[in-house]
Amino acid sequence: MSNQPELLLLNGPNLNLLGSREPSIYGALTLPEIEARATAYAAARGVLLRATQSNHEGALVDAIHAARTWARGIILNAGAYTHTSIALRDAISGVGLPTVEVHLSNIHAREPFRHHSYMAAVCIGQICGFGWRGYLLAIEALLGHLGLLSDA
Ligand code: CA2
Repeated sequence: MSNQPELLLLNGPNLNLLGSREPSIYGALTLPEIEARATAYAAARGVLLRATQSNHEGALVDAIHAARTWARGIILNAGAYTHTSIALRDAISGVGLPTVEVHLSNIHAREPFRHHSYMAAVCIGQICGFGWRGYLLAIEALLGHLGLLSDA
């Protein structure tokens, strides 16, 4: 773990397609654009954000496990695995890193199958419905939780 606080920004399945389709639900930005904005937002607060995305459940579990060795916390948009994956939930509770759940869309205002999140109970909080700005809100919330904001 380096001196500079580091956070993992982890995005799950299909989020690599952002910007190409369904802009009315997910916005017009691509994932690299969102990651760049989130990285800059964190950097302005003295924090290094390491962003990664995978379409594979096991790779997401591995990324969460690896974060235990270097990250102070996790910002997670697990995509559709939010609603299905006990493995991801167990990984979050297993590593014990404070995790903020993020969704671009308001999952509670969509189809009933999106209303339940397996992640929610093991995360410190959930931010949804604010598009790409939700990632910035999540960074702010996580840094506040960690006592890393100057107004703490
Ligand atoms: O609102 C979110 O951020 C979601 O995590 C996005 C997931 C969805 O399964 C969750 O219920 C809510 C889906 C991401 C798919 O992203 C696409 C983007 C462009 C084109 C197609 C899919």
